[in-house]
Amino acid sequence: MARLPILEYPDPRLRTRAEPVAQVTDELRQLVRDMFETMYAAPGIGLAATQVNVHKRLLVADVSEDHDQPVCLINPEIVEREGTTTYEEGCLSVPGFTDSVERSAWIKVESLDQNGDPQIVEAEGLLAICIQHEMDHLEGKLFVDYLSELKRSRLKKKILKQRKLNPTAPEPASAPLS
Ligand code: GNR
Ligand code: NI
Repeated sequence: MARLPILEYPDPRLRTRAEPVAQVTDELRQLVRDMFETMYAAPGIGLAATQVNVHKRLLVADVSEDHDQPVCLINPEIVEREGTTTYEEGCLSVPGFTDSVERSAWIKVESLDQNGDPQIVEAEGLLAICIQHEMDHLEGKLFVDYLSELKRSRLKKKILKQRKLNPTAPEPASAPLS
């Protein structure tokens, strides 16, 4: 088991569109276990492979208090959605920042499970929000992309200021604040 490093905004690798998983191998199952460990340790309610610099279409989530409702979706596709809901979202890749985002209130998702078998998940509430947030990561999209220009420019300023105050933090190789 291993905890994996999580990429942080504005790292350009978070903008990568993930590729479909061709085959659910033992190696992929190990990645899934490491992603659960990383998510629970963070702590977070979801984690997309993109965030640990693996650009494959898989995500893990667990919105339960007792960490006893793990969900793993491989090659997820939303096939039905209904209603809208707004929630104050955060992201492990944008630490220290939250804002409200509108999502579908109910979704039906087709995917593969950890055994490579097809599964259909219907979700509402926080799980529905979390799955949509994670699926955005697989498209290279972050919740801050839904913010107004004004809010995002304030966020950029805040991050630049943090970097100045903490010069030991690693500088992203090439990270234009988008
Ligand atoms: O831990 C997380 N909490 C959260 C809260 C509201 C909406 C979405 C999330 S997902 C986030 C973990 C994360 O960044 N997953 O990509
Ligand atoms: Ni996130």
